[in-house]
This record gives sequence, C-alpha cells and structure tokens, in this order.
Amino acid sequence: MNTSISEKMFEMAKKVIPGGVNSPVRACRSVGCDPVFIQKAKGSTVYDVDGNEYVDFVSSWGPMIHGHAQPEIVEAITEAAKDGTSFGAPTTKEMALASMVVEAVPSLEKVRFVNSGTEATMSAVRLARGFTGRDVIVKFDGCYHGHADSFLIKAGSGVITLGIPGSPGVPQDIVKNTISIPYNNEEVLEQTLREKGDTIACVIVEPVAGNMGCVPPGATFLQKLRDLTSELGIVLIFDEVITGFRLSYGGAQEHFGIMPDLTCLGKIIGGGLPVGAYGGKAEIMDQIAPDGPVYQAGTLSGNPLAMAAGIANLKLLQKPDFYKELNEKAEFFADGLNKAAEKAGIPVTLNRVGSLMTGFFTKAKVTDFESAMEADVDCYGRHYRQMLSKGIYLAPSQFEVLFISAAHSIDELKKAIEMTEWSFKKLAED
Ligand code: KE4
Repeated sequence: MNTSISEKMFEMAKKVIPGGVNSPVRACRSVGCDPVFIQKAKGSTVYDVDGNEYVDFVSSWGPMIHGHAQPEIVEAITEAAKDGTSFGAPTTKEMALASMVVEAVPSLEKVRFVNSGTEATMSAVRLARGFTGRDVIVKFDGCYHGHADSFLIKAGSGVITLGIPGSPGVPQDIVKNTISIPYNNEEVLEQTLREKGDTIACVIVEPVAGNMGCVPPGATFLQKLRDLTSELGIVLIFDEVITGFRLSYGGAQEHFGIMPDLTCLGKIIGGGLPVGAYGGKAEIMDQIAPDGPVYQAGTLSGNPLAMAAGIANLKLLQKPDFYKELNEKAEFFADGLNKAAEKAGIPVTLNRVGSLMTGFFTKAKVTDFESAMEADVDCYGRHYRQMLSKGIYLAPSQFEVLFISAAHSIDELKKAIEMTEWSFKKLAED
C-alpha cells in the first residue's frame, strides 16, 4: 500500500504541530507505524491522501454512528451555514436540541451545551463541587474523562496508550483531591466512599468503560454505586460521552436502568461537529450561572452549525429499530471475530456492549484496568498494521474501542472478518 503522501504530510505536520497531530492517540505511536492522513470519508469508508480506501471502525472515536457525510446531516449543516455560523446569542436551534436531549435521556431535566466532552466533564465536576461544597472527586483507574487537570490521574485513552506516568503539569494541590480506584471493585468502592464520604463531591464513572478498551460494568456495580452515592449525599456523574445515544437513545442510563444525578455527553450529539453537554436534575443545574453561582461559559457553546448537525443526527436515531439493527450487526461482527480467534488458536478476549467492542490480546477476562493491561500491545500493533494494509481502519490503540455504525454493510463486515482471520493466522504463525 502506497502511503508516500501521508509520510510527506506527517513530516511537514510535525514541524508545526506537536507530534504532527492535534490529539496524541492519532499519532499511532503504540501500534508501531505513522498515521495515514485522511482526505475524505463517505458512509463507512475513509480515503487517505494517497487514494487508499479503508472500512472505518474508528468512526471519529464515536460520533459517526450514521457513517460519514450522511446526506441529511450535511444538508442541515450547509443550510445552517447560509444563515450565519455563530452569533453568541440564544438561538432556537440550541433550545430545540436541548429539548430533544432532555426528552431522550431519562435523568435529565436541564442541559447546558459546551464544545467538547472535556468541557462537559470538567463543568459537571465543578458543579458537583459547588453544589455539595466538597472538594474531593472519585474516578476509576483506566477511565478517561478528557484532559482537564482533575482527571489525569491513572487515566485511560491516550494516557495509558502512551504510557504517560502520573500527571505532569498538574499541581499536587489538584492531584490530592482526586481519588482513583479500581473499576468494578465494589469492596474498595464502599470502603473509599464510607471512609471519605463527607469530603467527596462526586463520583464520575464511564457506565461502560471505553478508554481502557471496552470494559462492561459488573452486574451490580452501577447499582451499588448509585445506592452508596445516594446514601452519602455524593453527586453521581455518568460520563456518557461515548455511551450517550450509542447504547440506546437514552444512553447507558436507559440501557441499565440506573439514574445518575448528572450526565456528560459529547461525540454523537454533535454529529461530528464540536459539541459537549452536561445536564441533570434542575435542583443541581440551577446552581449554574446565571441562575446560580457556579460559573461556566463558552464563546461557541450552542453553535448553530453544531446544533443543526446534532438535531439531524438525533432525528436519524429515532428511526424505528435503529438500535436493534445496529446491535445485530455488532453481534454478527463480534461472533466473526471470536470464530477467527478460535480458528487461529490465539487468545483474544472480546468485550462488547451494543455496538462498542474491544478484542484484547489476552486469554484472561478483562474486567478492570489491571486486567486490561495484561493485553499484548505488541500483538495488537502487528494486527493493526496488518489490517491497515488490507484496507481495514482500526483504532490505533489496544485501549480504545471499535465502533459499528449504521453505514457498515454486512458485506463490509464479512470482508473485515475475513481480513481478521488472515491477520490472526499470521499472528499465530509468527
Ligand atoms: P473530548 O474532550 O475529547 O471531546 O471528550 C473527552 C472524553 C470524555 N469522556 C469520555 C468517556 C471520552 O471517551 C472522551 C474522549 N474519548 C477519546 C477516545 N476514547 C477521544 C479521542 C482523542 O482523545 O483523540
């Protein structure tokens, strides 16, 4: 596969952008190759600057649930742009999308739009601290909530992918207020919350972890978390930046039937444009300025183009049987991956929830950060490079998830399964 133009672009980009990328995981450091530069995308296919095409399973890290350049979404953005791109004033579009989000997500009474998942989570944590008057936050090892200072303690995604120790640049004063404990460990959870409960403002959790690879919650984990935080007056924040509108139209909280106090959203609600959101009970949300004293703001928050994309995106999600069909495709694909691993005789643990999945190169069960770290990342790197050479575009990290979109056809999934069989066979032979 000729990637000479990508190679040239990457050398040029590195002269003006740190690492040549605007987000670290895109640099493909952990999979032992340089990134290809994407020229364009349509449906489930992405095309690089050398004209190579790939079946896309990254989906821009989650937003592209309908595939790329979806006609109704492109139309909505184009039409909105003709009326101006930003006013810094209230618009009917942000009220319309807010109403759709509040109606869709069971625990939401009010929602505030921001420009990224990180802004959503950092604002939700500030709100929880302001509402409770407490400083300490609890997160889980391997979970990633964006790059705000408070979260860069044993964080997932690019932090574990690049093996960055600790949290350089984050003052000890911040670090001391973040407690990170093992995901799915109810004993440590109860001990921590009971010991420090009256200092803890919130627990923030990915209801399905997607940043140490896909790690589902244990059968009683989320209920235990809900019961303890309710008993101790701790704000429970579901970080649904990945799971929101992905696991169901009401997100993970609808899927599992567990209601948090605050919810963070991103990715899908922007339809590929920069949007984040946080919301929850009016009693808490009314503490946000201008109604309350907790300050949060943003020049481009509720941007009309992004709102138009979000509205079009959510309308498409309301199609009858959308999630049933999406999850059936995902189940078909996961079965194919499992069969490929069995056939090749290589150890792969596949974790899947709905259309989110990760194949860990380990024979152990993967239930938390520690067990995820047992995966053979070099093996993943070889698999990644082999699949890329065959036109299959996977996440450039063992600790990210693979997304199935509505645009994936069964034939494309069959092709990807065949390429997986070929790649696994090569891994077994080498
Ligand atoms: P952003 O600030 O990147 O929009 O969202 C941060 C965030 C918050 N919460 C969860 C659960 C997330 O997964 C993310 C961002 N996800 C990563 C990939 N897993 C974004 C990809 C990247 O960093 O380039």
